[in-house]
Amino acid sequence: MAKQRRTPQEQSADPAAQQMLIRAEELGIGTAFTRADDMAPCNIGAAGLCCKQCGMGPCRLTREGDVGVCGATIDTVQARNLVRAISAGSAAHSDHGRDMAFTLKATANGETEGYYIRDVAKLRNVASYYDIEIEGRSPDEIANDLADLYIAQFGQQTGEVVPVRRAPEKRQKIWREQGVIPRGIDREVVEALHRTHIGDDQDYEHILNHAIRTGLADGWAGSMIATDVSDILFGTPAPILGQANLGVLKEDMVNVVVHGHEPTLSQMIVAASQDPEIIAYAKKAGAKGVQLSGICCTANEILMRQGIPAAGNFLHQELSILTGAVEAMVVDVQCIMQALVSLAEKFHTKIITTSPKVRIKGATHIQFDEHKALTIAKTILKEAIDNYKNRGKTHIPQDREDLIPGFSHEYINYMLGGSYRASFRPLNDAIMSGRIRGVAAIVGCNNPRTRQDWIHNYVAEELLKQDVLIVETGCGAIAAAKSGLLLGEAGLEKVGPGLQEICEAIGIPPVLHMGSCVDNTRILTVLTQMVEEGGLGDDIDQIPAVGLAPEWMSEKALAIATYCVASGAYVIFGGSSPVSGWPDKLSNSDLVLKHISSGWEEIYGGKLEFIPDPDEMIKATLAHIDKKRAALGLPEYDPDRFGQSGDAHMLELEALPWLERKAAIYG
Ligand code: NFS
Repeated sequence: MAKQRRTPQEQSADPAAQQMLIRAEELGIGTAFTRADDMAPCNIGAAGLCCKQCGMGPCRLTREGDVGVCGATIDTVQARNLVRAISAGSAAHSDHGRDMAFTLKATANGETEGYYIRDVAKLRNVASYYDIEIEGRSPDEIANDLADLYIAQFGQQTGEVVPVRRAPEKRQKIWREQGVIPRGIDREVVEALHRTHIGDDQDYEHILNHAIRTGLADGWAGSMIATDVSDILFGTPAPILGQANLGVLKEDMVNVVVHGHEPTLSQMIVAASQDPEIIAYAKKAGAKGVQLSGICCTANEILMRQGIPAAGNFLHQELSILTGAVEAMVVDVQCIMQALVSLAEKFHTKIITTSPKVRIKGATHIQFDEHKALTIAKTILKEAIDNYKNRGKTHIPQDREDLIPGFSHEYINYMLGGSYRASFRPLNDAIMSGRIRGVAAIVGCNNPRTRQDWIHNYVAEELLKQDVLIVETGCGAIAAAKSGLLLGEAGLEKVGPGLQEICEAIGIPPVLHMGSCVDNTRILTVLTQMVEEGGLGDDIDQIPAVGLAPEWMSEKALAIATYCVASGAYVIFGGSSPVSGWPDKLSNSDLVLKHISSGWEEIYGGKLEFIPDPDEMIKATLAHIDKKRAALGLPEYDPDRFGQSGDAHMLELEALPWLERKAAIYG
């Protein structure tokens, strides 16, 4: 029987989303929100208790002592399901990295159209990690060698993938001892599939060890390559003004929404949308020009670098079409709902697929090819402009928030110390003194089974009050952006006094947008640099930091969680656990759950836990941060110790009559 549907206010905390959900209801159109309400998840599958790895099943293990037809136990089945999910996530991120590496190669060889090496300093810096000859060589020569090295990481059969060298020494040693350093990216993903085929690896701890190796192939290889190359080709992000939410769509312009993940196409569409030829073409069609905006991580890529507005996060993909104002939604890979096509048919929106890997029945396909990138981008835009005349009545919510994205690890380093003494010292000092209690990374998806954005932002706001500095990526960052948390000093009054002083002194928002989901590797780099700076231990697991994905849904999120745990982080996921088992009924159904928590903690110092209640999530975060502070011998966090300096205090003083002010300052 269908469950009762939630109201739009219960489905999303975002006012723009609520308006669109009301509109969908009026038009009798379903969305992911209503489909989630109508379809209860399968509780056997949700707990990881269904094995469909062979034709003797699917086997559902729901009673004490149940085993599959082959004899596989609950822990084996759960571990297999988990490692398969992690390897799919790792494959998605890494395949993105592979495409970036090939684009770098083609650009270095002068074979692409519209691309060039924009960030030579980053190219030289990355190349130097791997002892690639730099001096006296042209950027193209260096890029050629780097591209070859990076491409080789995918098919490498033995040895170690090279980016792991960038991890703290001690961490590398742990990985070596455990035998989990990826040999090659593709090899680990293939081996995960092999090991989980019927009749292979049937020791859950052994399977989960490979989950770590497959996760590391994502974070310390595939994703890291994706971020490096994106910065080299399109520029390392630095703060820039942007906007977020459906209100960025324009009534009098051709709205083109880019949705997906790889920046190769979206960057070229950005360039094409500013081309005089395209602007003239749009004007001829009766529009003022082309308004570009993004959804999901493609949004983050162009928001971080060019300040192109974000129309929204994952659950906004359908909602943007419901405005009736989108001429074309251009998609590449990942997180693209099939429902878009049937929804778009009810409006005039064209769904344009572009990746050779992704087609959707009923969508228009214009295949992207970096050798003719600019030409293809212009063709796509013309297709959208031609569609402008078909636009009907529009309902564009007026909600939009300003934000400052662009906090790459390079920029964080620079902003803390300035160009001549760039350093993480001030951040480490602030943590050591207790002005900053600790750091939380709030990342990951939207999930229509929760109230969109609500847990993300509730957790962020509560942690800010506790002087926890927050970094965000992915759809979590867009959730924060839409609620105004990423704007300069706005909202600083809601931040704890110590953190407020730091934000004012450095001039940063208390929530730093660090990019897309592959850019979680920037967080790995920040953590490593904090270790190298000194004062916070000699490995990542000693830093008072926690990673959270309050509204996760994708397999990529599980891969990220795994490499963060392997790197030493405590990772908390909201929502449901894919390996929860049925604890009341089955005595041995929590072996996997325990292993990824306390088991992994013993080995790697990091652990993965699923905590659906946001208040419990916050409690666990603070307890972990305080535990790590105590282990480092840092002063206990004291909320009343700071706040006597900074802008707020100066303003108070300024308001006083001159004599009183003098007395307050000099006593
Ligand atoms: Ni990340 Fe980016 Fe969003 Fe989740 Fe999907 S867009 S790669 S997977 S839904 S955060």
